[in-house]
Amino acid sequence: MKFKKTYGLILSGMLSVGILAACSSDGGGTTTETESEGGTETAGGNVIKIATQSPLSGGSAIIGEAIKLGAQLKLEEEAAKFEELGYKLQLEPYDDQGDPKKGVSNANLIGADESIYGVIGHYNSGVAIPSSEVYEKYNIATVSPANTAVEITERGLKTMNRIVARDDFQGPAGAEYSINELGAKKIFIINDKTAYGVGLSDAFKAAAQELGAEIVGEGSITVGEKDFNGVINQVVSAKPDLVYFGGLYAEGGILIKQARDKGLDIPFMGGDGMDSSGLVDIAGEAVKNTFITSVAGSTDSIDSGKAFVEAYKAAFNKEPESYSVYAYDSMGVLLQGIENAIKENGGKLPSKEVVAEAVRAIKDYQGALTTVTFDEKGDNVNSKVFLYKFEEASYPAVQVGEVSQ
Ligand code: ABU
Repeated sequence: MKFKKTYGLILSGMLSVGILAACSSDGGGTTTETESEGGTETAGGNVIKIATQSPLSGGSAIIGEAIKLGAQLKLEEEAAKFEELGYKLQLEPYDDQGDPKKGVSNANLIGADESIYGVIGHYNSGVAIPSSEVYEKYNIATVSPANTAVEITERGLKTMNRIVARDDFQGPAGAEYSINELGAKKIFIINDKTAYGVGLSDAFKAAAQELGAEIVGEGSITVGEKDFNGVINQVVSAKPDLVYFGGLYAEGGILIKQARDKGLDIPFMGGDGMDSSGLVDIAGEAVKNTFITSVAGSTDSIDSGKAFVEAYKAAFNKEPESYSVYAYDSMGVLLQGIENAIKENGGKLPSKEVVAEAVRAIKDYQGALTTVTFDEKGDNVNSKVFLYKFEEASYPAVQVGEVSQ
Protein backbone atom coordinates (compact mmCIF):
# COMPACT_ATOMS: atom_id res chain seq x y z
CA MET A 1 0.00 0.00 0.00
CA LYS A 2 1.38 3.37 -0.95
CA PHE A 3 1.20 6.51 1.14
CA LYS A 4 2.59 9.93 0.46
CA LYS A 5 4.86 11.80 2.76
CA THR A 6 6.90 14.82 1.80
CA TYR A 7 9.81 16.04 3.83
CA GLY A 8 12.49 18.55 3.07
CA LEU A 9 15.95 17.50 2.02
CA ILE A 10 18.75 19.86 2.89
CA LEU A 11 21.87 18.09 1.74
CA SER A 12 24.74 20.06 0.33
CA GLY A 13 25.29 19.14 -3.30
CA MET A 14 21.95 17.37 -3.51
CA LEU A 15 19.57 18.48 -6.21
CA SER A 16 16.40 17.27 -4.59
CA VAL A 17 13.66 19.18 -2.91
CA GLY A 18 11.59 16.38 -1.45
CA ILE A 19 10.80 12.70 -1.19
CA LEU A 20 7.36 11.23 -1.66
CA ALA A 21 7.84 8.36 0.69
CA ALA A 22 5.41 5.47 0.59
CA CYS A 23 5.44 4.47 2.36
CA SER A 24 27.48 -9.56 -31.34
CA SER A 25 27.72 -9.08 -32.40
CA ASP A 26 30.95 -7.40 -32.71
CA GLY A 27 29.39 -5.45 -35.49
CA GLY A 28 27.25 -6.93 -38.16
CA GLY A 29 26.37 -4.95 -41.26
CA THR A 30 27.95 -6.17 -44.47
CA THR A 31 26.68 -3.67 -46.99
CA THR A 32 28.81 -2.28 -49.81
CA GLU A 33 29.45 1.33 -48.93
CA THR A 34 30.47 4.56 -50.61
CA GLU A 35 30.54 7.99 -49.00
CA SER A 36 27.67 10.36 -49.70
CA GLU A 37 27.06 13.68 -47.93
CA GLY A 38 28.41 12.31 -44.65
CA GLY A 39 26.04 9.34 -44.84
CA THR A 40 26.73 6.02 -46.45
CA GLU A 41 25.17 5.19 -49.78
CA THR A 42 24.34 1.55 -50.27
CA ALA A 43 22.37 -0.37 -52.87
CA GLY A 44 19.32 0.07 -50.64
CA GLY A 45 19.75 3.78 -49.93
CA ASN A 46 21.53 5.81 -47.24
CA VAL A 47 22.23 3.69 -44.18
CA ILE A 48 22.41 5.16 -40.69
CA LYS A 49 23.76 2.66 -38.20
CA ILE A 50 23.28 2.97 -34.45
CA ALA A 51 25.42 0.82 -32.16
CA THR A 52 24.48 -0.50 -28.77
CA GLN A 53 27.20 -1.38 -26.26
CA SER A 54 26.15 -3.35 -23.20
CA PRO A 55 27.13 -6.57 -21.44
CA LEU A 56 25.49 -9.35 -23.45
CA SER A 57 27.55 -11.94 -21.60
CA GLY A 58 28.86 -12.20 -18.04
CA GLY A 59 27.27 -11.29 -14.70
CA SER A 60 25.30 -8.27 -15.94
CA ALA A 61 23.92 -9.91 -19.10
CA ILE A 62 20.27 -9.70 -17.97
CA ILE A 63 20.43 -5.91 -17.96
CA GLY A 64 22.78 -5.76 -20.94
CA GLU A 65 20.36 -7.67 -23.11
CA ALA A 66 17.46 -5.54 -21.84
CA ILE A 67 19.33 -2.41 -22.94
CA LYS A 68 19.93 -3.84 -26.39
CA LEU A 69 16.30 -4.93 -26.79
CA GLY A 70 14.83 -1.64 -25.58
CA ALA A 71 17.00 0.26 -28.06
CA GLN A 72 16.16 -2.20 -30.83
CA LEU A 73 12.42 -1.80 -30.28
CA LYS A 74 12.57 1.98 -30.67
CA LEU A 75 14.83 1.78 -33.72
CA GLU A 76 12.41 -0.64 -35.40
CA GLU A 77 9.48 1.65 -34.60
CA GLU A 78 11.26 4.65 -36.13
CA ALA A 79 12.49 2.83 -39.24
CA ALA A 80 9.49 3.73 -41.44
CA LYS A 81 9.82 7.44 -40.65
CA PHE A 82 13.49 7.43 -41.59
CA GLU A 83 12.69 5.51 -44.80
CA GLU A 84 10.44 8.43 -45.72
CA LEU A 85 13.36 10.78 -45.09
CA GLY A 86 15.45 8.59 -47.40
CA TYR A 87 17.49 6.70 -44.82
CA LYS A 88 17.65 3.10 -43.68
CA LEU A 89 18.21 2.53 -39.96
CA GLN A 90 20.33 -0.39 -38.88
CA LEU A 91 21.19 -1.63 -35.36
CA GLU A 92 24.72 -2.78 -34.59
CA PRO A 93 24.78 -4.50 -31.19
CA TYR A 94 28.14 -4.90 -29.45
CA ASP A 95 28.89 -6.97 -26.34
CA ASP A 96 31.16 -5.00 -24.00
CA GLN A 97 31.18 -7.92 -21.53
CA GLY A 98 31.13 -5.40 -18.67
CA ASP A 99 34.86 -5.08 -19.32
CA PRO A 100 36.52 -1.69 -19.92
CA LYS A 101 39.10 -3.18 -22.31
CA LYS A 102 36.43 -4.87 -24.42
CA GLY A 103 34.34 -1.70 -24.39
CA VAL A 104 37.24 0.38 -25.69
CA SER A 105 38.13 -2.24 -28.29
CA ASN A 106 34.52 -2.24 -29.53
CA ALA A 107 34.47 1.57 -29.42
CA ASN A 108 37.42 1.66 -31.81
CA LEU A 109 35.54 -0.66 -34.20
CA ILE A 110 32.51 1.60 -33.89
CA GLY A 111 34.64 4.66 -34.61
CA ALA A 112 36.10 2.99 -37.68
CA ASP A 113 32.62 2.32 -39.11
CA GLU A 114 31.72 5.48 -40.99
CA SER A 115 28.05 4.54 -41.05
CA ILE A 116 27.64 4.55 -37.24
CA TYR A 117 26.15 7.88 -36.21
CA GLY A 118 25.28 7.11 -32.61
CA VAL A 119 25.74 4.80 -29.66
CA ILE A 120 23.32 3.70 -26.96
CA GLY A 121 25.33 2.52 -23.97
CA HIS A 122 26.72 1.44 -21.63
CA TYR A 123 25.48 -0.28 -18.44
CA ASN A 124 28.74 -0.17 -16.47
CA SER A 125 30.16 3.29 -15.80
CA GLY A 126 33.64 1.79 -15.58
CA VAL A 127 33.23 0.70 -19.21
CA ALA A 128 31.48 3.86 -20.39
CA ILE A 129 34.14 6.24 -19.08
CA PRO A 130 37.06 5.03 -21.26
CA SER A 131 34.84 4.03 -24.21
CA SER A 132 33.28 7.48 -24.39
CA GLU A 133 36.73 9.01 -24.87
CA VAL A 134 36.88 7.03 -28.13
CA TYR A 135 33.38 8.10 -29.24
CA GLU A 136 34.43 11.69 -28.59
CA LYS A 137 37.46 11.26 -30.84
CA TYR A 138 35.16 10.13 -33.66
CA ASN A 139 32.40 12.70 -32.86
CA ILE A 140 29.84 9.94 -32.32
CA ALA A 141 26.80 11.04 -30.32
CA THR A 142 26.21 8.78 -27.32
CA VAL A 143 23.19 8.51 -25.06
CA SER A 144 23.51 6.39 -21.94
CA PRO A 145 20.36 4.80 -20.54
CA ALA A 146 22.00 3.65 -17.29
CA ASN A 147 25.38 5.11 -16.38
CA THR A 148 25.27 7.03 -13.14
CA ALA A 149 28.91 7.74 -12.21
CA VAL A 150 29.54 11.45 -11.88
CA GLU A 151 32.57 11.39 -14.24
CA ILE A 152 30.41 10.35 -17.19
CA THR A 153 29.36 13.95 -17.83
CA GLU A 154 32.05 15.82 -15.89
CA ARG A 155 34.84 15.58 -18.49
CA GLY A 156 33.56 18.18 -20.92
CA LEU A 157 32.79 15.64 -23.68
CA LYS A 158 30.57 17.06 -26.43
CA THR A 159 29.23 13.64 -27.47
CA MET A 160 28.41 11.98 -24.11
CA ASN A 161 24.88 12.34 -22.71
CA ARG A 162 22.72 10.40 -20.28
CA ILE A 163 19.04 10.41 -19.47
CA VAL A 164 19.33 9.06 -15.90
CA ALA A 165 20.33 10.71 -12.62
CA ARG A 166 23.89 10.85 -11.28
CA ASP A 167 25.37 9.17 -8.23
CA ASP A 168 25.84 12.48 -6.45
CA PHE A 169 22.02 12.62 -6.48
CA GLN A 170 21.35 8.90 -5.97
CA GLY A 171 23.81 8.34 -3.08
CA PRO A 172 22.47 11.17 -0.89
CA ALA A 173 18.87 10.09 -1.61
CA GLY A 174 19.74 6.62 -0.28
CA ALA A 175 21.38 8.12 2.80
CA GLU A 176 18.39 10.35 3.45
CA TYR A 177 16.01 7.41 3.28
CA SER A 178 18.24 5.12 5.35
CA ILE A 179 18.56 7.60 8.18
CA ASN A 180 15.31 9.56 8.19
CA GLU A 181 12.93 6.76 7.17
CA LEU A 182 14.65 3.55 8.28
CA GLY A 183 16.23 5.09 11.38
CA ALA A 184 19.74 3.85 10.64
CA LYS A 185 22.38 5.20 13.03
CA LYS A 186 25.28 2.76 12.53
CA ILE A 187 26.06 1.86 8.94
CA PHE A 188 28.53 -0.56 7.36
CA ILE A 189 29.45 0.25 3.73
CA ILE A 190 30.64 -2.28 1.14
CA ASN A 191 31.66 -1.44 -2.43
CA ASP A 192 32.65 -3.56 -5.43
CA LYS A 193 35.77 -1.52 -6.31
CA THR A 194 34.29 -0.39 -9.64
CA ALA A 195 34.05 3.27 -10.70
CA TYR A 196 30.32 3.00 -10.06
CA GLY A 197 30.46 1.15 -6.74
CA VAL A 198 33.15 3.35 -5.21
CA GLY A 199 31.62 6.63 -6.42
CA LEU A 200 28.14 5.75 -5.26
CA SER A 201 29.33 4.50 -1.86
CA ASP A 202 31.40 7.64 -1.33
CA ALA A 203 28.41 9.84 -2.17
CA PHE A 204 26.22 7.83 0.22
CA LYS A 205 28.84 7.96 2.98
CA ALA A 206 29.36 11.74 2.82
CA ALA A 207 25.62 12.37 3.00
CA ALA A 208 25.09 9.80 5.77
CA GLN A 209 27.80 11.39 7.91
CA GLU A 210 26.34 14.83 7.27
CA LEU A 211 23.02 13.51 8.54
CA GLY A 212 24.67 12.25 11.73
CA ALA A 213 25.06 8.53 11.06
CA GLU A 214 28.18 6.69 12.21
CA ILE A 215 30.04 4.61 9.63
CA VAL A 216 31.02 1.63 11.79
CA GLY A 217 33.01 -0.15 9.10
CA GLU A 218 33.83 -0.36 5.41
CA GLY A 219 34.80 -3.26 3.19
CA SER A 220 35.00 -4.23 -0.43
CA ILE A 221 34.37 -7.22 -2.66
CA THR A 222 35.45 -8.03 -6.20
CA VAL A 223 33.13 -8.40 -9.19
CA GLY A 224 32.87 -12.07 -10.08
CA GLU A 225 33.58 -13.34 -6.55
CA LYS A 226 31.14 -15.81 -5.03
CA ASP A 227 32.18 -16.10 -1.37
CA PHE A 228 31.61 -12.99 0.74
CA ASN A 229 31.92 -14.55 4.18
CA GLY A 230 35.06 -12.53 4.92
CA VAL A 231 33.37 -9.16 4.63
CA ILE A 232 30.18 -10.51 6.20
CA ASN A 233 32.18 -11.50 9.31
CA GLN A 234 33.45 -7.90 9.46
CA VAL A 235 29.86 -6.67 9.30
CA VAL A 236 28.74 -9.01 12.10
CA SER A 237 31.58 -7.78 14.34
CA ALA A 238 30.81 -4.10 13.67
CA LYS A 239 27.13 -4.51 14.71
CA PRO A 240 25.59 -1.99 12.26
CA ASP A 241 21.87 -1.42 11.97
CA LEU A 242 22.07 -1.12 8.13
CA VAL A 243 24.45 -2.34 5.41
CA TYR A 244 24.94 -0.20 2.29
CA PHE A 245 26.22 -1.96 -0.82
CA GLY A 246 27.59 -0.04 -3.78
CA GLY A 247 27.65 -2.64 -6.51
CA LEU A 248 25.69 -4.76 -8.95
CA TYR A 249 22.93 -7.31 -8.57
CA ALA A 250 25.05 -10.37 -9.34
CA GLU A 251 27.29 -9.83 -6.33
CA GLY A 252 24.60 -8.05 -4.29
CA GLY A 253 22.30 -11.07 -4.50
CA ILE A 254 24.98 -13.44 -3.21
CA LEU A 255 26.06 -10.98 -0.50
CA ILE A 256 22.53 -10.61 0.84
CA LYS A 257 21.87 -14.35 0.75
CA GLN A 258 25.10 -15.23 2.54
CA ALA A 259 24.51 -12.46 5.11
CA ARG A 260 21.00 -13.74 5.88
CA ASP A 261 22.42 -17.26 6.21
CA LYS A 262 24.68 -15.88 8.96
CA GLY A 263 21.66 -14.44 10.77
CA LEU A 264 22.01 -10.81 9.63
CA ASP A 265 18.41 -9.67 9.32
CA ILE A 266 19.09 -5.91 9.28
CA PRO A 267 18.10 -3.83 6.23
CA PHE A 268 20.37 -3.81 3.19
CA MET A 269 20.38 -0.69 1.04
CA GLY A 270 21.94 -0.34 -2.40
CA GLY A 271 21.73 1.57 -5.65
CA ASP A 272 20.41 1.06 -9.16
CA GLY A 273 23.01 -1.60 -9.86
CA MET A 274 20.79 -3.91 -7.82
CA ASP A 275 17.65 -2.97 -9.77
CA SER A 276 17.18 -6.21 -11.68
CA SER A 277 15.15 -9.40 -11.55
CA GLY A 278 18.56 -11.04 -11.25
CA LEU A 279 18.80 -9.82 -7.63
CA VAL A 280 15.69 -11.79 -6.71
CA ASP A 281 16.74 -14.81 -8.78
CA ILE A 282 20.00 -14.99 -6.83
CA ALA A 283 18.95 -13.92 -3.32
CA GLY A 284 15.52 -15.60 -3.28
CA GLU A 285 13.61 -15.09 -0.02
CA ALA A 286 16.71 -13.45 1.50
CA VAL A 287 16.01 -10.34 -0.57
CA LYS A 288 13.21 -9.30 1.82
CA ASN A 289 14.10 -6.19 3.85
CA THR A 290 16.35 -4.92 1.06
CA PHE A 291 15.94 -1.33 -0.13
CA ILE A 292 17.37 0.25 -3.24
CA THR A 293 17.53 3.62 -4.83
CA SER A 294 17.23 3.47 -8.59
CA VAL A 295 17.41 5.98 -11.36
CA ALA A 296 14.81 3.91 -13.21
CA GLY A 297 11.15 4.62 -12.56
CA SER A 298 8.13 2.38 -12.88
CA THR A 299 6.50 1.95 -16.28
CA ASP A 300 3.19 1.51 -14.42
CA SER A 301 3.16 5.21 -13.57
CA ILE A 302 2.14 6.42 -17.04
CA ASP A 303 0.08 5.11 -20.00
CA SER A 304 2.99 5.39 -22.43
CA GLY A 305 5.08 3.30 -20.03
CA LYS A 306 2.41 0.61 -19.94
CA ALA A 307 2.19 0.67 -23.75
CA PHE A 308 5.97 0.22 -23.92
CA VAL A 309 5.73 -2.87 -21.72
CA GLU A 310 3.08 -4.41 -23.96
CA ALA A 311 5.09 -3.68 -27.11
CA TYR A 312 8.27 -5.09 -25.53
CA LYS A 313 6.54 -8.28 -24.42
CA ALA A 314 4.95 -8.70 -27.84
CA ALA A 315 8.27 -8.19 -29.62
CA PHE A 316 10.53 -10.28 -27.40
CA ASN A 317 8.22 -12.56 -25.40
CA LYS A 318 9.77 -11.51 -22.09
CA GLU A 319 9.26 -8.95 -19.34
CA PRO A 320 11.32 -5.76 -19.53
CA GLU A 321 14.00 -4.97 -16.95
CA SER A 322 14.63 -1.65 -15.19
CA TYR A 323 16.66 -0.18 -18.04
CA SER A 324 14.68 -1.54 -21.01
CA VAL A 325 12.50 1.55 -21.25
CA TYR A 326 15.48 3.83 -20.63
CA ALA A 327 17.27 2.26 -23.59
CA TYR A 328 14.08 2.74 -25.62
CA ASP A 329 13.92 6.41 -24.64
CA SER A 330 17.66 6.87 -25.18
CA MET A 331 17.28 5.57 -28.73
CA GLY A 332 14.32 7.91 -29.16
CA VAL A 333 16.38 10.92 -28.07
CA LEU A 334 19.26 9.95 -30.34
CA LEU A 335 17.04 9.44 -33.37
CA GLN A 336 15.22 12.69 -32.66
CA GLY A 337 18.57 14.48 -32.72
CA ILE A 338 19.54 12.82 -36.00
CA GLU A 339 16.16 13.65 -37.54
CA ASN A 340 16.49 17.28 -36.44
CA ALA A 341 19.99 17.46 -37.93
CA ILE A 342 18.84 16.01 -41.27
CA LYS A 343 15.90 18.42 -41.52
CA GLU A 344 18.08 21.36 -40.53
CA ASN A 345 20.47 20.34 -43.31
CA GLY A 346 17.86 20.30 -46.07
CA GLY A 347 17.31 16.54 -45.96
CA LYS A 348 20.97 15.59 -46.19
CA LEU A 349 22.75 13.82 -43.36
CA PRO A 350 25.29 16.26 -41.91
CA SER A 351 28.63 15.41 -40.28
CA LYS A 352 28.75 13.38 -37.10
CA GLU A 353 29.87 16.48 -35.24
CA VAL A 354 26.71 18.32 -36.28
CA VAL A 355 24.59 15.29 -35.35
CA ALA A 356 26.21 15.24 -31.89
CA GLU A 357 25.41 18.95 -31.45
CA ALA A 358 21.78 18.28 -32.42
CA VAL A 359 21.50 15.50 -29.84
CA ARG A 360 22.96 17.68 -27.08
CA ALA A 361 20.47 20.42 -28.06
CA ILE A 362 17.45 18.17 -27.39
CA LYS A 363 14.81 19.87 -25.27
CA ASP A 364 11.61 18.43 -23.80
CA TYR A 365 11.81 15.10 -25.63
CA GLN A 366 8.85 13.07 -24.42
CA GLY A 367 9.75 9.39 -24.23
CA ALA A 368 7.71 6.43 -23.04
CA LEU A 369 8.74 7.12 -19.43
CA THR A 370 11.18 10.01 -19.41
CA THR A 371 11.21 13.65 -20.43
CA VAL A 372 14.65 14.65 -21.65
CA THR A 373 16.33 18.03 -21.78
CA PHE A 374 20.11 17.95 -21.75
CA ASP A 375 22.08 20.58 -19.89
CA GLU A 376 25.45 21.87 -21.09
CA LYS A 377 27.19 18.77 -19.68
CA GLY A 378 24.81 16.22 -21.22
CA ASP A 379 22.86 15.46 -18.02
CA ASN A 380 19.08 15.28 -18.18
CA VAL A 381 17.61 18.11 -16.11
CA ASN A 382 14.46 16.02 -15.53
CA SER A 383 16.14 12.92 -14.10
CA LYS A 384 14.79 11.47 -10.86
CA VAL A 385 15.75 9.01 -8.15
CA PHE A 386 13.28 6.37 -6.99
CA LEU A 387 13.21 4.32 -3.79
CA TYR A 388 12.09 0.70 -3.72
CA LYS A 389 11.61 -1.95 -1.05
CA PHE A 390 11.75 -5.69 -1.65
CA GLU A 391 8.89 -6.75 0.58
CA GLU A 392 8.67 -10.13 -1.11
CA ALA A 393 10.95 -12.24 -3.26
CA SER A 394 9.49 -10.72 -6.41
CA TYR A 395 10.50 -8.17 -9.02
CA PRO A 396 9.92 -5.29 -9.49
CA ALA A 397 10.08 -4.19 -5.88
CA VAL A 398 7.51 -1.89 -4.30
CA GLN A 399 8.15 1.80 -4.92
CA VAL A 400 8.33 3.70 -1.63
CA GLY A 401 9.59 7.07 -2.72
CA GLU A 402 10.56 9.42 -5.51
CA VAL A 403 12.97 12.33 -5.50
CA SER A 404 12.95 15.10 -8.08
CA GLN A 405 15.60 17.69 -8.83
N1 ABU B 1 24.17 2.73 -13.01
C1 ABU B 1 24.12 1.38 -13.53
C2 ABU B 1 24.93 0.54 -12.69
C3 ABU B 1 26.27 0.36 -13.16
C4 ABU B 1 27.08 1.55 -13.46
O1 ABU B 1 26.69 2.73 -13.64
O2 ABU B 1 28.27 1.30 -13.53
